[in-house]
Formats: sequence, C-alpha cells, structure tokens
Amino acid sequence: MSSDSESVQAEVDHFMKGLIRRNPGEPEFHQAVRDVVESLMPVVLDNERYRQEEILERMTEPDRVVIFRVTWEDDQGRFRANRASRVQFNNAIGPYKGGLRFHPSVTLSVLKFLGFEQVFKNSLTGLPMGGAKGGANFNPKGKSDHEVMRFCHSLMIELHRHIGEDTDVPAGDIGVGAREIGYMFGQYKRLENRVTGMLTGKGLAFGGSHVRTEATGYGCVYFARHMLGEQGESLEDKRVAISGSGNVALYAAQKLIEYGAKVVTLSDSSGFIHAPDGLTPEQWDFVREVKEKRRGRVSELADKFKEIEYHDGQRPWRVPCDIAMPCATQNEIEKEDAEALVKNGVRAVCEGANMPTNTEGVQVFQKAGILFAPGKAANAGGVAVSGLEQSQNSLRLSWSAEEVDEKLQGIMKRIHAQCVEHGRKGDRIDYVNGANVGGFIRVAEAMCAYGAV
Ligand code: NDP
Ligand code: 2IT
Repeated sequence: MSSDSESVQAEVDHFMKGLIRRNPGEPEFHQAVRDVVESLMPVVLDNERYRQEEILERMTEPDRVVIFRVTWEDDQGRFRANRASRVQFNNAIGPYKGGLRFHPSVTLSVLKFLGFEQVFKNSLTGLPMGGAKGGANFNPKGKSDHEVMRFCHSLMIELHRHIGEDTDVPAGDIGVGAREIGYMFGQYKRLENRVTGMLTGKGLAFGGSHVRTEATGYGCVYFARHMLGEQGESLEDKRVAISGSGNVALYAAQKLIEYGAKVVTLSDSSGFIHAPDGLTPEQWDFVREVKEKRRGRVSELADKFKEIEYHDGQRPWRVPCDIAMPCATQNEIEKEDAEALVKNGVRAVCEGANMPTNTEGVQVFQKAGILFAPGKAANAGGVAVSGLEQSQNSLRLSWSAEEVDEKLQGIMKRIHAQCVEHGRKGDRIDYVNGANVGGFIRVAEAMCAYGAV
C-alpha cells in the first residue's frame, strides 16, 4: 500500500469506528456503508466543501425512521402483532422512494442498509427519487390471502400518514408483490379518499405501469449485456447460474433465455434446481406458474422434468457457469461460494438482489479480475420503472409496454456508462467504485446547495 492509500484507509477506519459506535448491532448497515465509504473517501478528502460540510456523516444518517406495531387477526380469530418500519433515508433529489419487504429476517439494520443503498441506486437512474426502505418481520408464507389482506390493511392504517406521491412512494420487495400492493393501495384510497401514485407496482387496472413486473430482472440482463459488450462479448450461449425464483429471478431468466443464454439454476430458501442444458421456454412457463400463481416450491420443476435435478438445502454456487446472477437476498454469496465460482470459471457476476455478495466474496471476485456489477447499479431497473410509473400517474397517462421497455433500456445503458466513467482504473472497470461515485455526486451537490439541513 502506498502512503496515500494508507492514509485513505486510516480515514475509512476512523469513520467506520464512529458509525459503528453510533449504530451498534447493525451489521448489514455497517457492511453497506463501509462498501460506499471505501469508494468515496478519496473523493471526499479531495473536496474541501464535502469535508467541511461533513457530507459523509450526513449521508449515513437517515432523515427519519418510523417504527410501529401492526396488529391483525388470523383466520382462527387470534390477535397477532408484528413490527413494521419505514426508513426515510434521504430526499435531497426527490421524494423518498423504495420498496417494502415482508420477511421474518427484517430488522432495522436490514432496512437501513437497503434504504442507504437505495439513495445511490435511485440517483444513478437519473430520475428525481430520494431513497427509503420499509417492511415488517411478517412472514407471508403459509398465510391465507385473507390473513395477508388484514395484515396489509392494518399496516396501512399507520403507514398512510407518512407517505404520499410527493413525500414517500413505497413499492414491492421480498414478500411484497402485486397482491400486497393491491391491498395496501385499496386501504390508502379508503383512508385518504384520494387515488394517486403513492405506491408503485400497482395493477394495470389502477395506475400500474407496463413492464414494472419484469423491470428489475430485465434491467439486470440489460446491464450484464453492456458489461460483457464492453469486453467485446455477448450473452449468447453463456451459462448463467441464478439464485432465487421470485420476481427478480424469474424475469432475469426470461430475458436471458430470449437472448440465447443458458439458465442453469434457480433456487428458493429450500434448495436449488440444476438444468445443465439450460431451462427451456416451456420450463420457464411452468416455474412462473408454480411461483406466481400457486406460491409453490422450485423443486416442482425437478418433479415434472426428468432432465432437471434438485439439490435440497443447498445454494447454486458450486455449479459450473460463466455468469452468476444472485437474485434472492443479502449475503447469499460468501467467501467459499465466491471461491467455488472462480474455480469453476465464472467470468462475470451481476447482482439482481441487494448486497447478495458479502465483503469477503466481493474481494475474491475483484482479486480474480472477475467483472462484478453491484446491485445498486445492476438492479436499478425496477425502481427506474417505478419512477416511470410515478411520471405516468402524474400525467394521468399510460405508456405502452414498448415505450416503457425502451426507456428502461436507455436508463440501464446510462447507468452502465456512469459506472464506466467513474470506475475506470487503467484498462479495468471497477463497477463498485463507479456505481458509488456516480450515485453520490448528484445527492452530495444537492445537499451542499441546501446548506445546513
Ligand atoms: P421475491 O419475494 O419475489 O423472491 C425472493 C426469492 O428469494 C424467493 O425465491 C425466495 O425464496 C428467495 N429468498 C428470499 N430470502 C431468502 C433467504 N433468506 N435465503 C434463501 N432464499 C431466499 O423477492 P424479489 O425477487 O422481489 O427480491 C429479490 C431480491 O432482489 C431482494 O434482494 C430484493 O431486495 C432485490 N430487488 C428487488 C426489486 C424488485 O423490484 N422486486 C428491485 C431491486 C432489487 P423463498 O420463496 O423460499 O423465500
Ligand atoms: O430494491 C429496490 O430497488 C426495490 N425493491 C424496488 C423499489 C421501488 O421503489 O420500485
């Protein structure tokens, strides 16, 4: 290490010590901040104003956090209680925007890491959106539609006070899809007597946008195509290992199949399926039916198609592949998984999920010279189309699927270009630095313009 990089590292360590002291017991939040601060410290040390105005200290403190109890009644008539939160992280460049997650693993640390990353992601889209995240430790698995409805209605009785089309616009994330958004939108409408674009991911019948369902997965594949294109390569015939089989994974798989890539794995929290020759369009239709309509398990693919194997209780990262697309959850690629992927010849990793690779995993990929696209750039297509949904709602217009897809493609291309611009290091592109610096600038400039707020 040169003395320059040693002093930058000392500043990062000093900053992180303070952050950890101020936010004890929040490991995911610490992890997400460290990743960003390592990229930004040289930029901040080089800029008198950013240093003077404590830009990093301010950007790592959420504007506000609302925490509340959600009481609901199950089908047996018992009262149940969950904890829900909304972390409104930063609205320097637009109303707060970000998903809601329903999963038993939701903690304040998880929501703060997601809200923090959302600030940079939303800035990269070029649209006027601040960053937020919310959710509850509610487990929708095994609940009836009526139980989910009562939970969503109860949650909105509190949440409606804190959101609105010009203040904060939630959307879906893990465990929150079209069904949950419908219930929450209906309750907001009843409470406020207003029909507005204060949630995105709505049904097409009540203000939703074409291509929002597909947007995160499609966007991730568009990003991967640019990343490979930069190296003179294409997706055709590439073996892609995908984790997850939810919203992001399914539509990434669909677009990859369309582009002639081989989707060799999908997974859920029970295990993964391996299709050595790649999923066929018929198999993709089947898995979508299982997941979206019946809320079933990915193992059903192996029950139906004999050429597909199921591996219970395992992650897909030991399977030989050219590209890995983690699309399930945070920290699902650990050091040993990354080492196995590198050993088996992976050439690119494109994150559909938020922070799916842990810190050691990222180091393994970077050391091995693997192309690595972080989630805040690669999965920004979902929130980008949410932003387009907001625009359509404000205009009281609806754009065609072709129009929305074309805009999504343009946005992903520009996000990739920003990563290249800010991440170029000699003949390599550091997409982590590129995304962090590219996302930071607009937010930092806006915050400086406002003075001490
Ligand atoms: P879904 O709820 O639709 O699907 C989640 C998938 O991941 C399911 O297959 C689920 O399996 C699996 N999964 C979830 N938690 C775990 C876990 N702890 N261990 C193993 N598998 C798990 O969510 P999405 O597809 O919407 O979200 C996936 C990721 O993409 C998340 O990181 C999310 O933050 C991110 N993302 C989502 C966007 C969106 O628009 N929806 C936009 C940008 C990022 P099981 O069914 O067994 O739980
Ligand atoms: O992580 C994410 O970007 C999302 N879950 C989508 C957020 C949104 O507002 O569409």
